[in-house]
Parts: sequence; structure tokens; C-alpha cells
Amino acid sequence: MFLTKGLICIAFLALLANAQFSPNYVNGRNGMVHLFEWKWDDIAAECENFLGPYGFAGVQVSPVNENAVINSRPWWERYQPISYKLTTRSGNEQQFASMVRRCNNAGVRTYVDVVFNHMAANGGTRGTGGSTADPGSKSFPAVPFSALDFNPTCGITNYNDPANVRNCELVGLRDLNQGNSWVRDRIVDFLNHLTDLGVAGFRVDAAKHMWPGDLAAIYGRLKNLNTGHGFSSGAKPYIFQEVIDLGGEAIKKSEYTGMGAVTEFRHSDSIGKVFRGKDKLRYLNNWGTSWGFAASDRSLVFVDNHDNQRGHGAGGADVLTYKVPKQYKMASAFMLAHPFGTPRVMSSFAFSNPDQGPPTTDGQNIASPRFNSDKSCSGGWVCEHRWRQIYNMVGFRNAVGTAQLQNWWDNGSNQISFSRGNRGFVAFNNDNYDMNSSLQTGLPAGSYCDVISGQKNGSSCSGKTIVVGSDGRANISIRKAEEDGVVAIHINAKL
Ligand code: 5J7
Ligand code: CA
Repeated sequence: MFLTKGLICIAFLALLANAQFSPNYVNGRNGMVHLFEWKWDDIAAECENFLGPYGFAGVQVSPVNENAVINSRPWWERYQPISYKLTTRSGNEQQFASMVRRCNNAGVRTYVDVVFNHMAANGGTRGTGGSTADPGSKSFPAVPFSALDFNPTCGITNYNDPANVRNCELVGLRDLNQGNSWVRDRIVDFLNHLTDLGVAGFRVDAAKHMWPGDLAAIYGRLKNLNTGHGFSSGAKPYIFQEVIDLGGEAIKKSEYTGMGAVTEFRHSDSIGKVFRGKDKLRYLNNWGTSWGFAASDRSLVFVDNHDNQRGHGAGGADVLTYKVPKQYKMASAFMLAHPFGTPRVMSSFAFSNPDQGPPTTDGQNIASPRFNSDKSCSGGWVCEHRWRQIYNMVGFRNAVGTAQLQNWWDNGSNQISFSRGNRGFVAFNNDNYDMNSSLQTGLPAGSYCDVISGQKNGSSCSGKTIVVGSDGRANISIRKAEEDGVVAIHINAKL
């Protein structure tokens, strides 16, 4: 009796300890996309028409809770909460619930960007759901929160002082006290409501600005995922926490990796430097924790995110974005081909001013993306996830599964290649001269379609055909002037 109870108890603890590190993807799928500022109805359609069919495993959505309406409608108004009512410029609760259902039916999981470090700053008096607030007196009646629920007013000025970073206000945003039981209850209710609607996890905004102990208490009260949406019983929400730690500050990502994954900004910073030519590609041979990254299952990795693509935040000018397409596609292909981390693809709207909000129909309402015959987007939406070189690398990642990285090759400089077991092979040329080498692909003999330059269509290929001999070798040519400095073949692209 005692022994049985003890064993059950150990099994239960093991489950608790492991649960929050799995993204809860449907088997055989991998790769998440952030559909930044998209509307819920448009995401639902995208899950059915594109993300599902092309093998994407998940979608990160913009904050779902009511936010302050700021006059110029900048993107960052969504990071100024007014209440936990699910009404934003992306849609209402009914539309969100329907989106989550339709995406789950298409095999695509939903991750919500949750903002609970703070509420709106002064000026945020009217919300997207019709609620009002008075940030000046710390009154948010639609929750409700009053001054008692917030930390005393002070500004974040010293990133060497954890108490200042966690107990003071980030640019005037009213700082909630997550140690307060009323505040904790409201946050837990909000997150559990989203879980009931079928979401698979959360991106925790500004986690660095909250105490790890408070977050542990909140995460410890999260419900299991909704089995009515196809999750296995006992599954917990995947948690990835925004902790910007490039070193040199008092707060370390290691304070958070015991509770969930972290957004690995070093990955973004390093991959940007490498593909901008500030580091040699051959150094990528030990890509992973040797580069100072958190453990693979604790690292949510990305080339750019909605914040650092605008030149602020971690990485600065080295961050690659859609504005430098050749290097961006190479870095994205490397991230998706490499086994390290849980990759997230950014899907942007075009911007010239860093504060600029999404495309609208009338200055207020968000416009829907339009789709061209080559699958790309127009109407102000960049849709990197609809670039062939990117969605086909999601297909590559699905095709190789858990196969090991093997057959590493480099020319001592900026030409590299590797295989994923005997299932996939990629090569990159970031040198200022042509690449032309006979390389070991690890793949079975045959002809393969390069999924970067084209697409397999039945028995033909619209791009380069790569012929693998009986010894597994193939001639790989990437001229310096080519549109993309990468080729990729895999077992599902065999002709
Ligand atoms: C926090 C960090 O710890 C950090 O290292 C960082 O790079 C950025 C932030 C940061 O997080 C936010 C989270 C929110 O939910 C809402 C926010 O408004 C912010 C935020 O403002 C923010 O910092 C901005 O960017 C930093 C690089 C600057 O040092 C900060 O001063 C701040 O810049 C301010 O941005 C400008 O000073 C101010 O004039 C302007 O109005 C304001 C506009 O808001 C943003 O740019 C929002 C950024 C944001 C960043 C995120 O990482 C995020 O997840 C959400 C929003
Ligand atoms: Ca705080």
C-alpha cells in the first residue's frame, strides 16, 4: 500500500516536472509560426488552407486580452492590458474559440502571448473591448484591479538590481504584484480559461520582470490541456518565457529554465552575426549549448521576433529580418534543419517606422492578408512563413524527425553541409565565391528535388535536381550570385 502510493507519487512528480517543456505538438509535426497581429478568423483559415497542409505544428498569436487603444494604433498597444476580457483588434472570444478549434482540427496548436507583468500605462484609458480604466490611479475595474494590487510606483533604471527590474515599472506600465493572492487568482483564471478553450501553451511576456517564485506558484496551478481538443490526458501547457539574457545583467535565464523554456535571444543574436558574415559558418559545427544557449528542450529559438526585428531589444543591428531576404532565408533554413531547440518562424507585416501597427482598412480595423498565386502575401503582410524556402524547411524538419545530425562538412570557411541521419541533407554557401563540391549526403541513391529552389511535383522538380550516387555522394553547386545560398533535399522530396 505504502509502496504503491509512493510510486504513484513519484510518477506524479515526474510528470509535473516534465510537463511544461513539451510543446504538445501533434506527432510528426514540428515548427511554430508567429502570426503577429493577425485576426482570429484569418488564422483559422490559414490553419486549414496553409499551416495544416504544409506541416506547421503551431501558431503563436498576439495577445488575446483587451488592451488600451492608443491613438496612432502602434503594435505595442497590445502589450498594455486593460482587462482579461477576450476582445481585441484580432477578434472576440467567440472568434478566438472557433479559431483554436479549427486549428486543432487541422493539426496546428495555439500558443497565446500572455501579458501579466503589468497593465496599461498612463494614457491607456479606453480598451478594445469597451472597458475603461484609470492607470493614473491604478484602477482597472473590468478585472477588477485597484492600487492595492500593484507594486509602488518606481521606474526600472538598473538592470543590475533584480528588485528594481521586477518590482518597478517598465516604461510606466503599471506593475502588478504577482505575490498578491488576488492578482495570482486573476492570472490563473485567465490562463485556465484559455486552456479550456483548447490552447496548447503560453508565451509569457516580460517574464524577466517577474519573480521566478511567483511564476512557479502560478504555473503550479495551471490546468491540464483540454482532452476534448485531442491533447493526451495529463498534458500541461507548454510555457516559453520571454527572458532577454545576453549576459551582463543580474537576471539569468537559468532562474527560469527549471519552470519552462525561455525565448533564446542568444540564438537570434548569434545566427544573425553568423549569416551577416561576422562569424564563419564553419563555427556552426558545435551549434547549441556551447554557444551559451539554454538546453535544447528549454530553448525557443528564432531568427527574429516581433520586438528585435524593429531594432530594439536584444541583438540590435545584427538581427536578420525579412528586409535582408537572402541571409534571412539562409539563417531560417539553418535553424529549421538543425536539431537544436524549438524553432519559431516570424511572420511580419511590412514596416518602415518601428512603432507602426499592422495594415488596416480604415486606420483602425486590421486588414486581412491577401494571397498571390505563388502563395505569397500582399496588402502589407510579409508572410515569411509563405516563402517557399521557409515553409519547405518546415517540411524538411518534419521529414527528418529526430534523425541525428551527421556528415558535417565545411571548407574551413563559409561553406558547410550536414545530413540528418539518412533522411535529409542541407548545404550552405556564405563565401564570396562559388561552391562546387562532391559531398556526402547520407541519403539513399536517387534523384532529389532541392526544396529551396523549387518544389517536387509528382516526378518532376521545378528547381535544381540533385543526384545522389550509390556511395551517398552528390555534386553540390551553389554559386555566390544565386538567389538563395542554400540547397536542401530530403526523403519526401525523392523523385
Ligand atoms: C523589456 C526588457 O527587459 C528588455 O530587455 C527589452 O529589450 C524590452 C523590454 C520591453 O518589454 C515590454 C513588454 C511589454 O509587454 C510592453 C512593453 O511596452 C515593453 C517595453 O516597452 C519594453 O522595452 C522597450 O524597449 C527597450 C529596448 C527599451 O529599453 C525600453 O525603454 C522600451 O522602449 C520604449 O518602447 C520606449 O522607451 C518608449 O518611448 C516607447 O513608447 C515604447 C514602445 O513600446 C515598445 O517598444 C514595446 C516593446 C515590447 C518589447 C517586448 O519584448 C515585448 O514582448 C512586448 C513589447
Ligand atoms: Ca514586475
